[in-house]
Amino acid sequence: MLMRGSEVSKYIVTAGPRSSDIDVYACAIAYAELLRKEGKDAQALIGKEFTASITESLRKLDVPFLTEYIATGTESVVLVDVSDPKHIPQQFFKSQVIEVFDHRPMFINEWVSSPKLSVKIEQVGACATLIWEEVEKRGFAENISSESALLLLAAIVSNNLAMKSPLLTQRDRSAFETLKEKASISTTWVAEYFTEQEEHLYANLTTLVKADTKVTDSPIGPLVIGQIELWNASRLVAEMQQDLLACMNSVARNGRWFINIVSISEGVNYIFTPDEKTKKLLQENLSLQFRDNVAKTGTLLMRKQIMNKLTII
Ligand SMILES: [Mn+2]
Repeated sequence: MLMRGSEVSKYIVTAGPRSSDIDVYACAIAYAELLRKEGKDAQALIGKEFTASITESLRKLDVPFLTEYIATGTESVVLVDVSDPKHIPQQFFKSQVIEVFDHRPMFINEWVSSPKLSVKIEQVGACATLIWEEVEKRGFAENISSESALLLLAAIVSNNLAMKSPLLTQRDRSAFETLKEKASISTTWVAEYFTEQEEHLYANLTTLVKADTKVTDSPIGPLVIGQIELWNASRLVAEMQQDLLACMNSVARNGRWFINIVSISEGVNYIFTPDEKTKKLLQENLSLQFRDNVAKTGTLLMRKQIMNKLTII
């Protein structure tokens, strides 16, 4: 009788139990599909909570994944869109990880490539770009499902703000161009994808703004920074300042806060704050001008970039 050898172990592709954005969702599902195409027994394991970037339309795609899994101890684990060992699901050991894909370098020193461990931590806009490059390199670009292609495309579009992000790389651009053909999207798809998220955001504004704030040290003390990404932010800026005010004042009790409102289709940001000291700090460091409580930037700026400019004193 033949024993089942360790080479037939199951592959689990995961970013851990944290809430899943479209990058996590796409990478786990598409990479598990690639492994299955290569003859392996592989499944995506995805955190139960989804962010707005996985829109209702994308949720309707018929793609296989698990949200719970009882481990046997013999699995091989692939991490996607994450490299912090703390995010390894608790039912697995770090020694079970055989591959790591991430696009942020913070935890690169936790992983050393070896014959048993393949590490691809490279700074591109979306981890989905790394996964798509892998599909191409391993010869499955023609066989991958249109569902996986569409999810990877959505992740690249989302992370790179409709390919207008200042952090966009040529590799993201090239994956986007190829996937556009594979997923055969219409010319209005990108706008529709963001508009669908925008409607969800307007309906849940307070909760979503509060859920996405960061605190940074600044020359005027701790500063709370919110961020909202919209296809077109003009309605928010025109009509919803009172909602934003109430919501941010409840998060930043000292009144030191601003919201970075990204208006993707316009290619600009609106920065909103009622606090005079915060306005002055932003005007001096970002060379922009406030009119009442709103300043408009000349190009798209991400919160991370603004934070870098404010903390250099
Ligand atoms: Mn990501």
